[in-house]
Parts: sequence; C-alpha cells; structure tokens
Amino acid sequence: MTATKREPAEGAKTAILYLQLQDSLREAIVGRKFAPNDAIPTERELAEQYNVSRITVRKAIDGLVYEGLLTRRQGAGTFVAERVEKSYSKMTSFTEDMMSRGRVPSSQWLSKTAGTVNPEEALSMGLSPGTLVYRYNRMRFADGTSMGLDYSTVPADCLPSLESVEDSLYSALEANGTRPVRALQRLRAVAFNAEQARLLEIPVGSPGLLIERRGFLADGRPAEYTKSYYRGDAYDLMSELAHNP
Ligand code: 16G
Repeated sequence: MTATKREPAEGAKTAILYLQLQDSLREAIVGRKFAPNDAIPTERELAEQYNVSRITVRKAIDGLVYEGLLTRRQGAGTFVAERVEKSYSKMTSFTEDMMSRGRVPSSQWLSKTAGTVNPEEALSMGLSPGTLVYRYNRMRFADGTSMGLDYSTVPADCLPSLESVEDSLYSALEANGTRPVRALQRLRAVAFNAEQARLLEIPVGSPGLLIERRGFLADGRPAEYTKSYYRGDAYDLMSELAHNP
C-alpha cells in the first residue's frame, strides 16, 4: 500500500479554522486587547475579519463561553467575562454581590427540603440532634452565566416557613429579623466533580473555591451553614489587611 498525501477533510478544515480563531480571540482577551466587560465584535464582523463562516465563528465563541472567558448577554451581544471581585471579609449575599456590580442574579433550585439536622450540620452549627432545619440547594447565575452552587442549611426557627425563601436567602432572613450579623468562613480550593460540572456546564475538574460560611445572630444563635462552590474562573477574592503591632 502506498501512502498518499491527502487534503484534510472538510470537517477537519473547519475544526482547524475554529481552533485558530479561538486561539487568537483567547490571546486578545488574555492579553487585554479586549478589557473585561468589553463587547467583542459581532459574529458577522469576525467572520469577515477572519474570512471564515459564521458557523466557525459561533463554534469558536461557544468554546470561549464554555471556558468562562466570554459571556453572552441576551439581546446585547458577547462580552469579555468580568471576574467578580468579592470581598472575603464582608458578609454580603450572592444577590447583593451581583447587583452591586450591575449583574443580574438568578438561581435555579436543585432542592428545597425540611428535615432534622445531620451530624455535620449539628456539629457545624452547635445544634442538638433532632433540631428541625431547612435546606436550600441552588445553582447561581449572573446574567445567565453559571457562577457556582450554594448548599445552605438554616435552622427552621430562623424562618417563618420552608417556602419563605424565594430569590434570596438573606432577604428572607432579613425580613424575619434573623439575618446573620457575624460569620466564620473557611476557604478551600476544589475541583468540580462530574455532577457539579454538568450542572454548571463547565469541564469536569475545573477549579473552584469552596467557601463554608457559618452565620450567627447577635445573640449567638446559628442562622446559616452554607457551602458555596464558586467557579474559580469567575471570582477574585479580596480582603483588606492591617498590621496592628
Ligand atoms: C453567598 C454566601 C452564602 C449565602 C448566600 C445568600 C458567600 C461565600 N456565600 O453565596 O453564605 O447563603 O450568599 O445569597 O458569600 P442570597 O441571599 O442571594 O440567597
């Protein structure tokens, strides 16, 4: 059998083109040719500029959206994703964090259940076995892009009912006069597992930040035990330090 030099098949050519376009867009974003929050050129403009089809452009952009470098805003275009600079030392809620940055928060419920504390929750919050708690598990989005997952447990005596939490846990707690005023937090690096990655539509093993928060009321009673799994590519955590000799 003789080896013949063959032209790449049509499909392979498209694949090469979209990967090339993806690389040059990625370079432009990482090299800050486009700043965070900048709109990138439209599909039509990119297709003309790079002399490729709009399908190729769409595929290249899809990949960068998947990587978290770009976000699509309905009706407005495609923008360079902006990392959320979140203070590690302020006790804000996801809703407040997003709204203060002009992003539109939304959530998708994974579950909302009532039950008695499990051993982990009991130890974390100092609750006696048998205490009734509400559990709220949610996917969190900003402008429709997945940002992370919140798994919250709240003692039932902090809320009027399981159903009282709609869009924001903290506003429900606030309305009930039981918003935590003090918290302990612990931060750990994690890799998203297959289930979490599927929910967030990111590659399995993507880096994440696990922030565990235990929130307390002024009288010391526990009000919240939340595990927040935030996308590592979406957040910058900031805190202010002072030297107090
Ligand atoms: C944030 C908090 C979480 C809180 C949630 C309430 C961190 C690390 N975690 O995700 O503890 O339960 O906000 O948000 O800040 P919501 O009021 O928008 O439901």
